[in-house]
Amino acid sequence: MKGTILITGATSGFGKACARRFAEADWQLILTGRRKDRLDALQEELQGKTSVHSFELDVRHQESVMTGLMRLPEKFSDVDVLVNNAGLALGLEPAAEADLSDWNAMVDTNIKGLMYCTRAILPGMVERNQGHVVNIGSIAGDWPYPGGNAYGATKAFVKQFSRNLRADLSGTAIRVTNIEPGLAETEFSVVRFKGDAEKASKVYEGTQPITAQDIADMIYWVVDLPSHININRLEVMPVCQTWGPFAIHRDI
Ligand code: NDP
Ligand code: 8X3
Repeated sequence: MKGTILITGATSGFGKACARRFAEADWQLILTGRRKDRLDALQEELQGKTSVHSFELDVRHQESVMTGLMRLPEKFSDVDVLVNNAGLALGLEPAAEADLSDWNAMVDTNIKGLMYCTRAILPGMVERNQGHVVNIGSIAGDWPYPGGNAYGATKAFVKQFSRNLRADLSGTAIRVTNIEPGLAETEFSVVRFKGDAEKASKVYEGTQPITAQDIADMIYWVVDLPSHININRLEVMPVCQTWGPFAIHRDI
């Protein structure tokens, strides 16, 4: 067994692919998410290959995160890699029309949830002077786009929090990486458009987006590098995606 990896949001997309990728490479897994049926199915699928501990965890709930992650079964208690993956975008409306409950949910999940998980796991890593925190940011944290308002801002938080973690961890062997994917086909857009699968599929129409497997391979690569190497940020787009020009509205 190579080590223990804890993945938040393992029921779908990047998190699920990451669980499969690390299981193949003989890592034992702690898998969390809100949908228990999916966790059970994934545990069933992977436990022939490796040891798996899965449990329902909503990262928005500070108390559940602190108790759930600080009281892991002994066999799983030394977490070597934390993948802060649980997250979501809700809505694509301009700021003046956005739903405040969507903004709250994104802040609670993408920012506060990620902070709670990090704060629960980091002391053990510091004590053992070993570990790697892999945060899943986004190109939306670097580059603005219409309707990206609060979502992009939560991912900008993830970027700066990742850098500041590295600053705090100076002198330790603990690594921190922020992976910033662009267009990637998962359940992300179905969630963003609140179950409208047709609208979601249009996002990827005629493109060759990043896959969940691509991101899982990148997570594996940053973790598997020699221990003196820290990838700070990994900004990744599919070849079909690039920047537009600055928008200039004339005759206002
Ligand atoms: P998916 O919707 O496929 O997966 C999101 C995962 O997050 C699910 O497993 C979901 O599990 C979990 N999750 C959401 N809310 C919570 C919560 N409150 N508590 C615990 N788990 C939660 O999308 P992706 O795989 O694409 O997204 C993974 C991460 O990647 C997110 O942080 C997203 O912002 C980021 N990202 C996605 C990109 C894309 O284009 N797909 C690009 C850049 C970044 P459950 O519902 O069971 O709780
Ligand atoms: C997801 C990528 O460009 O839809 O974080 O915001 S994007």
